[in-house]
Amino acid sequence: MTLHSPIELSQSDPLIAAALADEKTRQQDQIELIASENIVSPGVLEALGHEMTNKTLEGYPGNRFHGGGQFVDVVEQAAIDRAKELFGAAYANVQPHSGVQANQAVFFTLVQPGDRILSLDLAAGGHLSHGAKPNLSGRWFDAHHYTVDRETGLMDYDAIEAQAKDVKPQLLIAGGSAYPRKIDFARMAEIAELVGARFLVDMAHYAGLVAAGVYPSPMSHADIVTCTTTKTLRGPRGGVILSRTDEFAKKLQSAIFPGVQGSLHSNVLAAKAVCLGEALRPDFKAYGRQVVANAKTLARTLTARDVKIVSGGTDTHMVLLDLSPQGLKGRDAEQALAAANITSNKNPVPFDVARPSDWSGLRLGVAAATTRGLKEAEMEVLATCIADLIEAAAAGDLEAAAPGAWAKVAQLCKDYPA
Ligand code: DSN
Repeated sequence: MTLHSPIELSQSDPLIAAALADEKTRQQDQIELIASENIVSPGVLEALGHEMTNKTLEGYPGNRFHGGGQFVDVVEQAAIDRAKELFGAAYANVQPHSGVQANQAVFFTLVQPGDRILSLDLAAGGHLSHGAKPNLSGRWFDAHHYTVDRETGLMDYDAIEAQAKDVKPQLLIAGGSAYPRKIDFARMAEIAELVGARFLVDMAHYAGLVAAGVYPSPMSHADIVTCTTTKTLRGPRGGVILSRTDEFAKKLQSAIFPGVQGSLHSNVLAAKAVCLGEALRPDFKAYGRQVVANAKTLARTLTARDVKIVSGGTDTHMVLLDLSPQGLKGRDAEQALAAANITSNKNPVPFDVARPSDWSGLRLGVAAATTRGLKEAEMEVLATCIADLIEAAAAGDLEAAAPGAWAKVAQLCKDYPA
């Protein structure tokens, strides 16, 4: 076949068409509380599905290895300019295919194999790509990890400083996947300077909140900042590298291409430009405020129902539950919530040494639910359902709570279409 058939996917590939349709229905019928997810705009979706995906290009705007790149140059330059404006950066690279690859390019730029890196422990909310043993970063570097205070669940900067003096890392990393509190980036930069380390902030989870002005910006403190455009930034899957100066620009450009990546994903660059443009609009600030207000309401309502929240609350979109007082595993809670069409993920809690199937935590995030329009009142309904489900699961009688919670969630989904 040389020409594509004009028939619809449902006829040419019913298996995939049905899975796509089912996924759309799933997203409509479930309240999504996975902290790394969101619901992108029609503009982002249009860009992702555009014929620009056909274009192969390497290099950077105005300096490509292939011809015909003039319109991709327009979108990539717009994405770069918007990222710089949004975060107050002097340098932006929007090509990383993911946050992990953005971090790899930073490693390529700042450290050598065998160097020491110091980052937040995975169980305390860190990220795999920050030196976890099974990840490439854990193989390539001598990775050390700081943790949080056992009592408060908060980062203990004096302890981190003492550890940094001991380890003498070449690279200090802040940020991760499950730390729900503000990070004192100024103090972390001081610690890095004290021990002669470079300082990387991975704000993947917080980027949208930083853009909205409701979470501290690391830009003036870190040597390099990475993020994803997914999660709170509400864009396509992909990464971004930022810096407050041009000091590392040349190295970072070649670290992404040809260092860790080949050709770029042209349509994704267009979608990144769209989401960054959306985040520059005033209504995104209101969205960010609502995200944090919703997460705080969720944490407060759950606490009132005796659900233990790691660190006692949240400053972000994320709430981390410790289910050990109920004797539940995160996996059991995840399944209990799923019985009422609430989607979440099991997670370690700080100092959790169990294997993933036995982790004691459940991570909840409200970025996607907030995009649907849920506010504080609806968060209280949701939190009550979650508390009921956890109590019922702990008593071994999920049936006692599941039908009632299911009905309330179904009503929320109806009232707030995805
Ligand atoms: N790091 C994973 C998470 O936070 O869920 C994927 O982004």
